[in-house]
Amino acid sequence: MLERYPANPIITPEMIPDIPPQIIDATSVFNSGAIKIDDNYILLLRVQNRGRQTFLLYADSDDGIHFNIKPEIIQWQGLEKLHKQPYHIYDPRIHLINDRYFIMFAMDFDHGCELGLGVTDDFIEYKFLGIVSDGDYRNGVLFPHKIKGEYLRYDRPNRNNLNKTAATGSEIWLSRSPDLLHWQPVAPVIAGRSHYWDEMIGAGPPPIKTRQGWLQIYHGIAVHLASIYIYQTGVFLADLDNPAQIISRCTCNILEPRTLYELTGQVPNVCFPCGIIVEEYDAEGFALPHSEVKIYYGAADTVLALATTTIQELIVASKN
Ligand code: BMA
Repeated sequence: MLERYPANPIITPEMIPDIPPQIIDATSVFNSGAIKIDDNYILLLRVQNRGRQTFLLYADSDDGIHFNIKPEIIQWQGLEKLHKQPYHIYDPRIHLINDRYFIMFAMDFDHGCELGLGVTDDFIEYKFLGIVSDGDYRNGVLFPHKIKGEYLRYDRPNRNNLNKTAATGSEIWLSRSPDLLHWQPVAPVIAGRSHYWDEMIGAGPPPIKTRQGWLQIYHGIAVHLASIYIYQTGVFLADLDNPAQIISRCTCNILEPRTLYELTGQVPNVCFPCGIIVEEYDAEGFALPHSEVKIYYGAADTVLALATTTIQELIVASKN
């Protein structure tokens, strides 16, 4: 369903510049947020060093394939005011809302994982706005505008602890907020399907508005194979006025680990999309059916890969 870029992976650890003392000979670069501003493709790269410490780096490109990586670690202004310091800030999703770029990410603390929100106007200065989940959550993605007077997001409560380490979850929820900072759960949207490819689930990149509904890429994890978890990618379509209402959901995944760079690495068998770029929208902000779609995904928690498709193909896939 998704077509891998033939020269994948597009970003490998060897391409990450040394930024001493934190980054020297990076170990991995993977789950990265994406956005296109005019003709500039922007990624926020999730990078790990040999201490398994996490850093976010800015990269940009004029073709969405060949990226220049800025040799600077992103610093979150205001993070120092938090009464507890996170171990990791990771899996960023980038959103344009009210002419500002909001970045939602996971934050690991002693007690678990929470969602954090940051904002930037220029991708030079980044402000930390706060923790925006109440309890253990990951995979938060924002809708690009208010719906019926409220900001909305999909998120994933982490209620399942499979291996007694990081908790995961089997439900994507819709939550609402008056101000992007204070959130309340509205309703469960989709649940994991035990015994099949998407037993545990979480939203991938931010939702895309189409005339047919909100298109949402998500990841599904097959956990029943006992020896390994397989992270795959799927898609569903939700109602434009009420994104808790599902219109269609794929039966089969649209991307699964098959290539060497997806099958082997620090976490084998992982395709994990966090970034999506739609090339063409109509004048009212709906993605055009024939538009190319670029999906950036972490492969085996080691490299960053690109897959392409179109809006129409994703809609069809959501119905199959
Ligand atoms: C998930 C998240 C992702 C990661 C994946 C595979 O729970 O932590 O960041 O890519 O596991 O390790």
